[in-house]
Amino acid sequence: MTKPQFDVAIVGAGFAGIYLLYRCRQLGLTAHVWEAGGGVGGTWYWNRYPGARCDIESMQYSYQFDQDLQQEWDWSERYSPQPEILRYAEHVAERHNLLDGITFNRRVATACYDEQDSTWTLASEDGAELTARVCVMATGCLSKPNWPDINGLGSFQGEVHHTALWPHTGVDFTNKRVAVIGTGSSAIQSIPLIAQDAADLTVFQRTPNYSIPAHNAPMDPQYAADIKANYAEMRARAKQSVPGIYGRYNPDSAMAASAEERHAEFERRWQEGGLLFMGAYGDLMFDQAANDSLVAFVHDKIRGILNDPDVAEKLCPKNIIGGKRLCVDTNYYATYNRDHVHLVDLSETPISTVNATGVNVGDTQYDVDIIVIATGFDAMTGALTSIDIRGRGDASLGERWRDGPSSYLGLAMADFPNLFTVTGPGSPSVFTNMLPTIEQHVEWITDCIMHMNRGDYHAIEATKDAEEAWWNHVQEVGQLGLKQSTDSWYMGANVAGKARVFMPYYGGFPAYCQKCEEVVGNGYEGFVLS
Ligand code: N01
Repeated sequence: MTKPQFDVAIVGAGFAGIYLLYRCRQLGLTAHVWEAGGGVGGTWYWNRYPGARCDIESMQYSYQFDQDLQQEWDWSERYSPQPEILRYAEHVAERHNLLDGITFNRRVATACYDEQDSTWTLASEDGAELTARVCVMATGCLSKPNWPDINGLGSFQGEVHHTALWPHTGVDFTNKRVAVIGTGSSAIQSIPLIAQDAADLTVFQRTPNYSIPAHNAPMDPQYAADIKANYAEMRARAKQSVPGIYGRYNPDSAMAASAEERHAEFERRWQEGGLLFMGAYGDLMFDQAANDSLVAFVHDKIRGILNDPDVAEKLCPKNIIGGKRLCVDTNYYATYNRDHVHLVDLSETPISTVNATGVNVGDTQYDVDIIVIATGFDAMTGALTSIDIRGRGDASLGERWRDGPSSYLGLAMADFPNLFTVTGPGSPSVFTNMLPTIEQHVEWITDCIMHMNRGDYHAIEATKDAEEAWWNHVQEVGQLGLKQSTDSWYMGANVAGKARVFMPYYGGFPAYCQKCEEVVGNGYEGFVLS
């Protein structure tokens, strides 16, 4: 039997990979990380577009495993900008001496399980190999950029930049004519800042999105101090909320309130800003009339901001609010009041081609110097299926997931022993604050590895039955309420040819954590240890 080089091979040095490495070492496990990027930080390493920042408040979007760090680290703004989050990730890696356990600029091409030895062998694109008993994919939910299939994009003579692959040197928009394709969070954050510098900005919108003001501001020192004084309690309360985010959630029914009360509550939330806007009532995602009332409120807000009623109508989303992830912005809608900012509605006529000088829609040519591609990600599965992952009997994960993914708890798959995914499909992941979710997964996975070691088990594998039962549950819960009525990346609808399957677990963070604990309590129920 060949001895593996490490107990654990980790793919990805984002927040999940960093914490995995830390925790493995704390537990006396040997581990090594391969990371495609040139540094730690994952999504915050790659997404450097102007205005990139977190839509979860800084005091919550941070690790909680290191109490000293939690007390010492000072966030400068209510919502952290990308450079600050990246600095934080780098600081954690340095603080815990993790950098020597990470190989950067190494992209994993294949991961193969050897049944004889119960080991995984990773091979990189540059021909290196790494063997370990256990392999953990810490590859992120939104990490494989989605490129639009637009005729002629390669023939454009100017600069083309995807928001998720932004140049480290930045992009100079001064005096440039710019096209932005897409109007999701990445576009909504970057458009106001691009507009500040560009001579002319044209936004190509296929579907409008709902965006709520961030009301970002310098961190209130008193607020930060209050949270730090009660961090444990705040974190504990966050864990009890469905999205794992501490905040004020009103459980009441929207339509039980009078129209005036509803309006006042929506207005209060609009003034507070941020994602907790959806916490105004308990049934906004379950009752059509409740959702309609919130839609009407936001449409009025958009119409109130825009000077041009035609542009306002184009910016008013027609689908329910909350079907897609809400966007959180600074001056997004108001940016369209600027004379040099134009909106092109693609809902009826898509982009026909990109040619050497610009973007062509129908009979109109828009000549530009720079094209910003803000078309998002092959979410939840893309980073995993772009690695050739082979399990028992040469089972291919890519093949297995061709008609949509399936997983036990978003953590493990039948026929792929000793392989774990952090925040994989079937876990609450993108419906929650990712940091606590990542910590919960990392702790579950590393505890499981320690359980294997204590019992001298070579392999652990999810059973087909357990995976199927969980996945059916994920699908059932995904059909509850109004969420599934909107095409979104949650169900693969944004990627041409991708199977439409509801991927994240919609049952909430507390219910999910309870299930994970029960599985352990029942002796790793749904897994076979051998
Ligand atoms: O991507 P998106 P994103 N022609 O998929 C359009 C997280 N995030 O990068 O809706 C023209 O939301 C597409 O149109 P349609 C956050 O979870 C977080 O902005 O498919 N347009 C859509 O408008 C977020 O939800 C932060 O019709 C095309 C846009 O491109 C997730 O990442 C910040 C097109 C893609 O929007 C993804 O956000 C940023 C085409 N051929 C992102 N193809 C934080 O604040 C696609 N589109 C933490």
